[in-house]
Formats: sequence, structure tokens, C-alpha cells
Amino acid sequence: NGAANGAAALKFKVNAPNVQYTDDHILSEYTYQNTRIDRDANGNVTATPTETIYHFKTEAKVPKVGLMMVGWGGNNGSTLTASIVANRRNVQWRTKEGVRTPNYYGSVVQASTLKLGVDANGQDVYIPFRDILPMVNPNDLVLGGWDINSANIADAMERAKVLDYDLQRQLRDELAQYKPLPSIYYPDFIAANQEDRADNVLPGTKAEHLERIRADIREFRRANDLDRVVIIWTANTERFASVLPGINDTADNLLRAVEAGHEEVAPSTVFALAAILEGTPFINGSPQNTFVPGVVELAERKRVHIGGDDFKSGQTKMKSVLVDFLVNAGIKPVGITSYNHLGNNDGKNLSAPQQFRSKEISKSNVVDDMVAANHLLYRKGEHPDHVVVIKYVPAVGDSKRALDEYVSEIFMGGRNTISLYNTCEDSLLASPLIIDLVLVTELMTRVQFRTGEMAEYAPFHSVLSILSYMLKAPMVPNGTPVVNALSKQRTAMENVFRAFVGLPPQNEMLLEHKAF
Ligand code: NAI
Ligand code: DG6
Repeated sequence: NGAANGAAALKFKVNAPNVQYTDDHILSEYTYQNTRIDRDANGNVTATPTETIYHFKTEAKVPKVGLMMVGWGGNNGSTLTASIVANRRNVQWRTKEGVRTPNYYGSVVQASTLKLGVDANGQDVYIPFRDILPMVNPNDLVLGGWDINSANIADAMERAKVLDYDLQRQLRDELAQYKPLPSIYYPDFIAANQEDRADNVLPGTKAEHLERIRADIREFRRANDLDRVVIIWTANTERFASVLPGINDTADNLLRAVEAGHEEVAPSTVFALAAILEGTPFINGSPQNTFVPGVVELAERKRVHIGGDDFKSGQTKMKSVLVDFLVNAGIKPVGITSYNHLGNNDGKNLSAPQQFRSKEISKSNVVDDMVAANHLLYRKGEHPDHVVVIKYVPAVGDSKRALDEYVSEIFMGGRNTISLYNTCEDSLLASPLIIDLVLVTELMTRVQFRTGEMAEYAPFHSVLSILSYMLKAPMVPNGTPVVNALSKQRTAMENVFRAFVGLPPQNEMLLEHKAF
């Protein structure tokens, strides 16, 4: 992103009366258009166009940001760290195919483009996604975090067996300096087969753990002179916590439950509480219900951003494209069967029933909105059969195999079966998602909005539904529709960002090319 910062460093400016630039801010006045639908007693439908004026204010200066990973020594944490260092230093490495250079493929923000508009000849003009608004360059992230395993990040990278040896060799000295902070280990929440990893754990009570993690965040911020910190859970999948009245159902009850050391408070929930109490956004990259109602209430009370759950990397991403396509094509998926096997530590942890169950839940609800959108194909409450199987096969390591079968009803009683087979290093799909989650979350902390009824600008809702594209089971503010369809999720991100700079939503009408 270069040395320049603030409005002076913007990659483009919008030429319109509704957009202003100050030294510190981008100000846009935006007309949000929608269509309200009403039905009368006879079922007649009226569609009324609506308009709401929004004012957006975006801080143009990109802050110095720290990323703290919980589970830093895992496959995702070590791969992400090594890859950022490789990009930062432009480390090149040799494989049998030749010399390789680092990149950020798989990051929407870093490696995809968006259509800004059309040129004088009506031809599309694309810009890097990262240039739509001032965003952090991942090379500038200060990295740190916790792990219940004491391995330094060089050893963790070697253990993960994800990156090529010649690259590891060149990164080793720097990564050996990175040592995860001791973390919270409550054995009941992750698989028993993880016990031998737990050699870097905090002693003490739950209340002491909460205070210790809060102190770690403050110290990381101070030692690195950071403007902001974002925390991400990329540690093992935990079992679901029971949501219990009086324990974790409200913010105050949950804080009391931590004081009392209640057994249903998970490590991930203690981290989320610590982050929120320190005013630090927290993202959950795993499927468990870290965000019990008490956490959400505290985040809303403190106006801290949270996002989750569970990185959406491969199989589910395909599902949220393919089922959307089929249903929108008027084809009716009736059976979806998803197998995968993998041999990394994530697969080992997921071989335990309760941890598998967390993952099964997050992988299973991902077509609901697409099915519900087409009442011509599905009766109310009708769903395709949907089965998810995960097996641990150590021999394949981080190279996950995903096999999917989609059976659909087609024209006049016919059947269509699509089979997919996908092989790929799991951590190389997940790590760029972490970058997107962090960069978009950080950006959202710098944007405020105001409508006609509001006297002051206010931050966006604590629950960041805009992160949905990167997440399998997107968390949304209460009462908000959950969107799983990938193209809708990306369109939402693009158009919300366009609104922040005062541009209309992207449409593919190309009306200027449709006349004789
Ligand atoms: P991993 O097992 O290699 O790494 C997890 C790390 O967390 C380990 O180093 C472990 O020691 C540490 N850990 C466990 N409990 C901890 C705690 N309480 N505090 C701090 N550290 C703790 O797993 P991997 O492959 O890095 O995945 C991480 C998480 O991301 C898993 O929950 C996985 O299900 C989830 N995920 C991964 C995806 C992928 O494509 N790799 C996609 C979707 C989700
Ligand atoms: C086995 O399913 C391991 C999991 O952690 C997955 O790799 C991960 O959840 C990614 O799932 P998906 O469906 O997004 O590829």
C-alpha cells in the first residue's frame, strides 16, 4: 500500500456531488433503494420501491494492525505466518517445477478484482479489490498469538508439512523467533487425542485466564505500538457448549460464570470475552458456538465487532455455488452427499464424535436459504437429503480429499447426478481466508454511518454479517436473514464497499449495449 497514507493515497476518487474527501475521511451520501412487498388478505401482492438516505464516513488512514491467532502453532496459523513473511521478504524457492514466488492467491481482497465501471467506449474497467477502499496490506500485519503447544512457528511449520522444503528452509531462522503464548486448555472441549500437544498451558482459574488473556492483548499492543488488534480463533474445533439459563444466556451471567469457573465456559468463549473487554474484534474460524448469547450481548454492549463461524474453504464453497446454480436454473437437488478425508491434526481432532458433530452442524445448514428461495421446487419445510462424512486418514496429511455427489430432479421425471472430487492442501485454502476476515473486519472498524433519523454517526452492528463469504455458518444480527449463496455474499461485500465511496451497486445490465 506504499508509504503514503490517508485520503492522499487513495487509488481513485469519485467525481460526484454526494462524495467528499477530507484529509482524514471519505464521506458519501448514498441512496439505498429497495422494494417493499405487501400482501393483502386475498394474497394480492404490491411491490413499492423505497429509498433511504445513508451517510457513510470512512477513516482513510490505514492503521498499524496486529493479528493475534489462537492456535498459532497449528497448520493454518503456521502456514499463514510463513506465507506472510515470505510475501513480505519476497522469498523465492525452488521446486521440481522451477522457481516459485510468493502470492496471496485465494484472498478475495488481495488477489481478485472488481468492476469499477466502464470506460468511454463502454468497456469494463476492473481494479484490485483491495483498492476500492484504503485497507491494510497483509505484509504489514504484526503477527502473534497463543497455542497450547509450545513449538515455535518454525517447528510448527515443519510439523504441518504444507509448504515446500526450500521455502521452509529460508524462513526457518525468522520463524523460530516466534513463540506462541501459553493458552487455555480445558480438556473436555477438544478431542482426548490432543492431550499430548498440551505442553504450553496456563495454570489457574477461569477468571485468572480471562485476566491473563486480556493482559496479553494489552501487552502485544503496547510492545508493537499498534493502533488496533484483531483476534482470530484458528485453534482446534471444540464441542458445542450447552446454553444454560443463568450461565451463558446474558453478558452478566456469563461474566459471573467465568468468576465461578463454570464448566460450560469454553476456552474459545474466554478468548472472545477477553477480546471484547479489550475492545478488540474477535473472529471464530471454527464451528463451535463460541458466541453463546452472553458473548453477543457483551459485544453489542461494548460495540465491539465479532464474526463467525467456521472458515468456508473448499467443499462448502462449492456447495454454496453449485446448489445456488441448480436451484436458480429450476433444477431440484434432492440428495447431497459430502465425504471428506484428511490426515492433519484438524482431521485427528475431528475424529472424536463431539468435535465431528460441531463440524457436521456447520457444514449441514449451508443450502437452507437457497432451497427456501424457490417455492416452485420445494414445499415449505422441504429439504434435500444432506449427509456429511469426515474421516481421519493420516497418510494424506494436510491434503484433504473431498468427494461430493449431487442428485437432482430434472425435466419430466429425469435425474441428474453430479460427482465432484477435489484434492488440495486444506491450510492453503484456509490461510488466505484469515487475511480477508482480518482485513475486512479492520476496515469495518473504520466505517460509520448515519441515516436521516440519526443525530450522530454510529458504528455498524457488532455482528459482522459482511464476513459471510469467508464463513460456513455466517453469524448475523438477530432477526437478519442468513445468506449462504456465495455469489450473493460477494455481491453484498462489493456493493456495500461501493456505497462507502458513494458509487451505485454493480449491475450487469449493460443497457448501453442493447440498443440498435
Ligand atoms: P490444527 O489442529 O493444525 O491447529 C490447531 C492448533 O490449535 C493446534 O496447534 C493446537 O495445539 C491449538 N489449540 C488447541 N486448543 C487451543 C487453545 N485452547 N488455545 C490455543 N491453542 C489451541 O488445525 P488447523 O488445520 O490449523 O485448523 C484450525 C481450525 O480451523 C480447526 O478448528 C478447523 O476445523 C478450522 N477450519 C480449518 C479449515 C481449513 O481448511 N484448514 C477450514 C475450516 C475450518
Ligand atoms: C474436514 O472437513 C476438515 C474441516 O476442517 C474442513 O477442511 C473445513 O471445515 C473446510 O470445510 P469446507 O467444507 O469449507 O471445505
